[in-house]
Amino acid sequence: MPNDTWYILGAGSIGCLWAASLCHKGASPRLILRESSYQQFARKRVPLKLSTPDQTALFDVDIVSPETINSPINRLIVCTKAQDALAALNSVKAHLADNCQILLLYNGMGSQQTVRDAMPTQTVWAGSSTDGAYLAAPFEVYHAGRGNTWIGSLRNDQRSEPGFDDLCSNFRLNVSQCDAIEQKLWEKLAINSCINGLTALFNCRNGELLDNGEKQVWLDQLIIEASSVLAALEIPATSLREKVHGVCQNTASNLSSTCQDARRGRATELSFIVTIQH
Ligand code: KPL
Repeated sequence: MPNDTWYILGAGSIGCLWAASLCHKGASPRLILRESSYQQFARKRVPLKLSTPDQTALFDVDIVSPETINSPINRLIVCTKAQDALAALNSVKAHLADNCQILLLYNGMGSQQTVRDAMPTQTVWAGSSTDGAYLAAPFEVYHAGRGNTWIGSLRNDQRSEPGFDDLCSNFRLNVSQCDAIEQKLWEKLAINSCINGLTALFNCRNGELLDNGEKQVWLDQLIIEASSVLAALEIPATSLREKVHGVCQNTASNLSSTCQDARRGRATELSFIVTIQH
């Protein structure tokens, strides 16, 4: 590939987690910020801190804005919120190569399909991830719980393309290719609909939902409701309870993205999680 630089749209917890993980692999990703945020930085190379319960690593990463991108984008990871994805993509559309590989890595259902339809010449992939991460400060990401990320094509005719093979090995995140990504997106939607709103409501970490008390009663009730929605939609999903409890355990010390947004008084992704947007 002539210019295989990874661009990442969105410098929230998942954008920073992926940028740091790509740096860890030896790549030099560029983080795309909104013009107003970008202007706040005098230096266009910023320190990016990645912490886990065991260690901390520091990388330097280039920041750019839609106005300062000076080469065609061949590989782009979109880590905005669901409701912001299309506008963010449109802000960089002029720089997207026709065969650009776009990976959509955010929660919810509906926005991915809207983006796919709006980008007919690019190759659009969706990702579904159970990694838990939060921002301790701008560009300081805490990887609180290791999960799995599945990446799959959103177009039937795209399956033979190479996609993201180089992220499936020798990478600090667990990434696999998936032939049935819509199924994974539904499963993740069900998981988020049980965990995210509740953690915001109780202002608690994911693991605190398993308290054998009031929170867990709510959680288990939501799991029953989400299971019946999946069944009514004929989405094959087994043992949702095990999966939701598993995510709460693996990401116990994480603040869900919705809880982080609620704490900062920002718009949450809930309308893309609890209702399906067409
Ligand atoms: O997707 C998440 C989120 O916070 O949005 C989980 C997997 C629940 C991790 O917190």
